[in-house]
Amino acid sequence: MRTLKASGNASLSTDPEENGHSEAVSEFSRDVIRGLTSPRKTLPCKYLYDEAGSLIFEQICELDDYYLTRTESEIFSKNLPAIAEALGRDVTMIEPGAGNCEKAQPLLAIMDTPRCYIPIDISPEILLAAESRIETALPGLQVQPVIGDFTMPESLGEKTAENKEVIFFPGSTIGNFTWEQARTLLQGFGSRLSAGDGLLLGVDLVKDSVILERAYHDDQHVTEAFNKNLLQRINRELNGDFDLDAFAHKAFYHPLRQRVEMHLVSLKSQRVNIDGVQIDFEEGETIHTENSHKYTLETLETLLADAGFHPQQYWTDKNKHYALCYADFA
Ligand code: AVJ
Repeated sequence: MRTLKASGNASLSTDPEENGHSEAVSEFSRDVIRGLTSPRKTLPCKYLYDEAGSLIFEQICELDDYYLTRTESEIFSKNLPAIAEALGRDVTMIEPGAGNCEKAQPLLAIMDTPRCYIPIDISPEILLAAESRIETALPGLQVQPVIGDFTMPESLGEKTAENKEVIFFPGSTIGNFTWEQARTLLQGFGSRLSAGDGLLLGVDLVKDSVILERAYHDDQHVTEAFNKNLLQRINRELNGDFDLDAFAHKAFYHPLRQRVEMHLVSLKSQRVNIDGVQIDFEEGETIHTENSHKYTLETLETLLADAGFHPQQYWTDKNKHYALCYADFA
């Protein structure tokens, strides 16, 4: 069995059963109980992305109503040479939450002699598969996968060489974070960087609320399945007894907070048991399961500046629905 570089000092086994499986379960359990016993019930959105959830998310990306993925990949394919040019030569690219590394590969292929690619993800299986795929497709490129949670600054590691580094953070993942959380995350990214390094960021832009709400409330009910999978996961992993039919999917745009909020609404007054803990719901009470923040070029620039980044270039689609931004670290 191979071991991979892990964030922190321990090296992680590639066998998930050896990776502190029970630790992960108890962290999940603790977060769930904490979220559901707080006055406004909430669950951390990162738990939406288990194996089942990640598969449903891939289906979301195929929906006509969900314009984000399609629009971002359109922007990429139209501007690949210009983006590669902005990144520069002899660059180390670091990708937090890289998953299957599908977005980085075409970029790495066209960049001027990229030196190293460091994908970071919590899933060793997906990372390892991507590593061998990229090494085959791009011989000569060093790939150094890191298994870790990219919200922990130590997962990014320390800069060890003098060459330019660029953090690659596409997919509107930043949207899952509140303003404060996003600033902290970007500052964490910055702690690895030095002056002249950069950030390539994908963000979803503020737009007509009808378009936004349709993207998160599709008429094929895929997003509903994605949201409810979280309850199923609790039932499965934490011995819960959520009745999935007694909750409804709700997604709405909050114009002041400039975000789409996803909730699960209790359709009746009910009691749920999780791991022996009783949770009471009133009719109409909701569990807040995800935020998806939308930016304008102005709010994005302010956020970036707060974390030490300065936008150099934007690429967007004809409807201005989505933007890729290249920012310098100073
Ligand atoms: C993966 C965070 C970009 O916020 O649009 C999609 C997640 N949630 N539909 C997003 C999501 C519901 C998605 N991100």
